[in-house]
Amino acid sequence: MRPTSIPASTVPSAKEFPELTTENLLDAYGRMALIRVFEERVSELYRNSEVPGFVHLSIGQEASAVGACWPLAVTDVITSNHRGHGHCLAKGLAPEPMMAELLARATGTNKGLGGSMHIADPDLGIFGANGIVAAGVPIAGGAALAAQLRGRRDVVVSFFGDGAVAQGAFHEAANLAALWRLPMVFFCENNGYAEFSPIADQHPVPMTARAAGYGLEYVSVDGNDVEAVASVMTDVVRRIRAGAGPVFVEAATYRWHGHYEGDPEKYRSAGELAEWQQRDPLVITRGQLLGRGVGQDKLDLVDAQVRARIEAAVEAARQAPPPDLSVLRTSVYAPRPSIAEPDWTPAADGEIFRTMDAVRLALEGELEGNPEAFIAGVDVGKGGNVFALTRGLHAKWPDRLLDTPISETAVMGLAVGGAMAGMTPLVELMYLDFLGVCFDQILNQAAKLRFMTGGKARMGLVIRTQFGGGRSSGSQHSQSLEALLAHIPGLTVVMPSTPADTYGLLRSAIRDPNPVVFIENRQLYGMKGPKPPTDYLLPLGKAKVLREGTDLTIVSVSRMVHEALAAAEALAPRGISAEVIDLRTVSPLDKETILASLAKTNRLLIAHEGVTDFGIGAEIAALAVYQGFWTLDAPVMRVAPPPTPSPYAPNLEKEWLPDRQSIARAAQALVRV
Ligand SMILES: Cc1ncc(C[n+]2csc(CCOP(=O)(O)OP(=O)(O)O)c2C)c(N)n1
Ligand SMILES: [Mg+2]
Repeated sequence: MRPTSIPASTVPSAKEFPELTTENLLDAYGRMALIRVFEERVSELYRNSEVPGFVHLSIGQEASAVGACWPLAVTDVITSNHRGHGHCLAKGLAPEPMMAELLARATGTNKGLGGSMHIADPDLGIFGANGIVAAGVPIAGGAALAAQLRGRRDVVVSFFGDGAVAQGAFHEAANLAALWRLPMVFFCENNGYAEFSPIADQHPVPMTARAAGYGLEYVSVDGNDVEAVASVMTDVVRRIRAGAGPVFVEAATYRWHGHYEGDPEKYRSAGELAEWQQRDPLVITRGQLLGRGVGQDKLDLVDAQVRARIEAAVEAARQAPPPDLSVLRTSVYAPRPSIAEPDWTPAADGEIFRTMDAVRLALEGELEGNPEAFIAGVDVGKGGNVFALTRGLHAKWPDRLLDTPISETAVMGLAVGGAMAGMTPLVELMYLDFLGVCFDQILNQAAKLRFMTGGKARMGLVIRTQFGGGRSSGSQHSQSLEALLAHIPGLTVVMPSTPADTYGLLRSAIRDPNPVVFIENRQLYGMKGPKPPTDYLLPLGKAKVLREGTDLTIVSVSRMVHEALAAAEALAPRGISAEVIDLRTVSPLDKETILASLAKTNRLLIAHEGVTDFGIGAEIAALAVYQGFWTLDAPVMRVAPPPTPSPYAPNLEKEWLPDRQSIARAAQALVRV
């Protein structure tokens, strides 16, 4: 039985594509047997509580995994989903480290930090199984863009299920790939179900219509026949390497086990399963091999060797130690290059530039020095930029300034996949508020992939964005969401306040091997200040004391720093000496500078533009109370907007935003405590 979405008449027979040699087919059989035995063993180990967590098995789908990876070289890339064991084994991952990973051992592929749903080995072109449905598809787009920009003939195959086709991430990635003719295969394993829901309840049109909607070539194939899948993919991959655009391949198949191990499987009948088991991919291939004259004994020998290998893998994994606690510390962030605070004092008659110039010059400098860097986003290229920040760059590097459709998830996927491929993606999110439409790629992918892969995934990328209240931009174009981002382990969050800092921090962010969200304030774009030397770099994670004082410390960031400085000036004639700290980087937080200042002034005020509740002030207050308790002479105070969305009416917004007056009032109250 085939799911109704694939009309049998459109499924080409294997004969229409190049045939595999008998030796190749035997090899393919061995790979399928490896997947089958591996997963049967995992099923037992799961029941035995030796494998923790969730396990989704692909038993019954081995032919599609092996056939799809058949024409791929190690330099080609795959992305996978929650049902990824077969894809990883088919792409060349050895079963031994993978078994150790499932048993949560230090010797696992990902040091026991990933587990069944997150196996990845970028060096083998395995850019990750993924626990988020369809998340691998935009990442595949990034890997494919890397191949395209480098002028290589590598191909990326993105595995996903029928259910994933209903995800926005899929649509954005399909549209972008077709538009840019990215060298990738959208490989849909249609097993008839998305979790417990049959395909008929998921999609109003067949996959052919989906593919056609994006201008993707569509090919369907019998996903249980490895010879057919390998033949189709050999042809498709050959054509993509020669410059053809992306192709959507739909492989009809079926999973024998439940959606996950332990699934009560209330949604399907035993008869349906039995019918599909008649078309066991391994039995089909055995039949083909016997038909080609391969002896039964040879096939039995392959089975026996596979069994012995998997058994040995299980035993080795059992003997291996669990991960050492130190991996928690070492896996989140890649070590940063050490950058010392530069010794630069602007000359009185030195050159002046604006923050917007600083952004452009930093980008230009890094693009100049790093041919692997590219910029992508909505209106960053030839049409001009909303804030004119990339002006002139497209003329210089037309191939590396990429105007994208309004598809922020696909854009973030370019960053994640491109970074994993070793490039330096610099993507622009026009407004910080638009985080909402692409958060998964930042929260679950960019921030976590280094960790979940046990440090294997490179994730050096920059997401530049801007925010800023005070211009009646309303609740969806003003938000200061830094606390949301700083809350996510793995991200670095930078918020400069001056043109020179913008320049130095942005250049450092681009060289940093971690995902950095670089948040500019649009009210500061026109701000003028001294222009630093071209090679000016600032350390990430280091705050700066901008004004020395003795009575209280005001910690602030971004535009509010200038309000804090103005407040400090106003307080001086009233006999109050305020020290002002510019965080510059929100995460990692420079605790030392804050605590050292607090030890001197004994009073702490925090001013920021994000709403008060659960904002960065809360974190800094907790730091002061926990690590600076004995130096505090008064309660910690915060000046920040009340917890409402930012209002539109100018009078309301003025009242809502902190300013120099409200900061000065709070400071005055604090020193009186
Ligand atoms: C964004 C997201 N939504 C829901 C889930 C829960 N979930 C995991 S797998 C799955 C079904 C996916 O179906 P399909 O893409 O067809 O893959 P299959 O399981 O059939 O291989 C669901 C709903 C998830 N992991 N991620
Ligand atoms: Mg499915």
